[in-house]
Amino acid sequence: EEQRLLLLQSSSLFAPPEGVKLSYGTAGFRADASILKSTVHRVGILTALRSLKTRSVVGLMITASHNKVTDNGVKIVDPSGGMLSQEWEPFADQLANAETPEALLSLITEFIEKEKIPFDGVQTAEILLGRDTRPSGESLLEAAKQGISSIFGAMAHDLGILTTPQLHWMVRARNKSMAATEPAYFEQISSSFRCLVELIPNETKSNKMDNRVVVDGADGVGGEKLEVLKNMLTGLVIEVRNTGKGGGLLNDGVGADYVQKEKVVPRGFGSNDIGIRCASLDGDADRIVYFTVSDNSSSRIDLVDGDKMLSLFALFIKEQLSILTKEGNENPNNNSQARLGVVQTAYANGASTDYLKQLGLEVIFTPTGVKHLHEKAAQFDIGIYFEANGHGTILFSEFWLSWLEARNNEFSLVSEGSEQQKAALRLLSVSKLINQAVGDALSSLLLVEAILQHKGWSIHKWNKLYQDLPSRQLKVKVVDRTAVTTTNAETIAVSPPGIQEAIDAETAKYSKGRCFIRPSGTEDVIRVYAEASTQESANSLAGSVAKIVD
Ligand code: NG1
Ligand code: ZN
Repeated sequence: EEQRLLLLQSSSLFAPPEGVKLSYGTAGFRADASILKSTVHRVGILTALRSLKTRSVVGLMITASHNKVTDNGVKIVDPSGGMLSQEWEPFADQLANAETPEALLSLITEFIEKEKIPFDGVQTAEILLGRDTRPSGESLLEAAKQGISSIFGAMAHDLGILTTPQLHWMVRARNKSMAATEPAYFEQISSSFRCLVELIPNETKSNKMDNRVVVDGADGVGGEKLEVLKNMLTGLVIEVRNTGKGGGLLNDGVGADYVQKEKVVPRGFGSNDIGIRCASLDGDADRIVYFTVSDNSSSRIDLVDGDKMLSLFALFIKEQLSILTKEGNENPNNNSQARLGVVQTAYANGASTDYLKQLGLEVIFTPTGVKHLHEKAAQFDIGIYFEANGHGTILFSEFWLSWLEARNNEFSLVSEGSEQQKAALRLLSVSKLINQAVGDALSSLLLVEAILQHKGWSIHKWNKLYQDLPSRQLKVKVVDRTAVTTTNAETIAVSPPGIQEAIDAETAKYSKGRCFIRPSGTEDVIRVYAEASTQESANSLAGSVAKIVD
């Protein structure tokens, strides 16, 4: 009864905005920050319930990633460090849209019973809280705390300003009883980077490679954190621009989303940077793309996207695996081939898929949204996933990692310093460097840098792994985007009837044509993606399919 009163009292302070319906989309709730207080308060309550239910530490992150600075958002981090279980998403929607404190209370009561959430006053809940640099973050975080403290036995730890992947990493670490602080995070990724650099083969060490990279911090949290991390590294010079300290506005003409979609340089980059390796983070530092300033126009870029990062990582890991399992070595038990797989979405450039298949890799497709990719990647011994926009990571199974640890220990006894041991150590370092909870721009950055140094490659050499097929993305505003439904990892439209046939007929007119449509999960639009052998034909195919949709 006391619990009910507390919830009613707390909720009456956070009335929901009128006439707005919010939904827990691909990346939690997102909206203009001014209407989000009640939603965040309620997500605070839900996060406490999630912690009680899982009897583990969970997280709550306040961010709107690459969206404009006046937007904000909130999402829940599950005990594994991954996204909130999809089973709970509909309930999050109901909570956010309950009109009165009484309606809210009865929803919560029902849900507690249905989910058998231990509500005995004995079980406690613990929630780690983080936010990005948005000015609205502070008061929204306060609303989250009040939501959490309206559940008896729930405790919030405010970790202040963090990148999204840092919070995911810390939640995962806490539940594995590892140190879950920011210094521990920096220490782990900087020391595993150092290991990879120490293991660079002598042949490439002598290559005079450019060890400088210039990073656009999107005027957000990533730039700020990278300023700290860069001082913990040797053998790599990182220059950070758009750190947010110079008065620039978050995501405004800067950031990975802008760079990838517009294919132009971010603010603060130009003709002085021609030939230099550049990268761009998004507003909460879970995405990264590389680029170089194009030499015929100082505002255009050559983009090195998520697909190419995936390809570089896949190539490196495959090479290390083949050293590790080379035949004719002294150990007859060494026949354990790791299952290496890659996961992409339909937006992956077709040339990247061809390249990966030609490497002999298993390539799987899922619908858009990292929760789908992550789930599939987790089914391999080593699963690599990336969206073309630069969000992704490499997952190592616990089972395979312990096998690898054991191999490494054997090597230490019988063949210390052998090529095989080096390969084992490199793979172990990669598993520590790259965020196991979620895509992380900072760890992806360091892994790219380590691999380029390992191979003695410039960004141009990397970019030539394959040549992107010309592509074009369009969005079409429609009255009802739910009219379009898809199947086969979004590559085939099943409704409205007849539309797929029309798309097929159009696509057949182009050499290397590929085209699909899908409803966006974050905007009120239908997205059209087209690829073809020339830019003109990709544009024309996208244009005619957009007309079909309209
Ligand atoms: P939607 O709006 O569903 O296409 C976009 C991105 C996704 C993902 C989500 C979450 C594209 C084509 N889509 O989803 O990859 O990043 O936002 O932020 O880039
Ligand atoms: Zn992001």
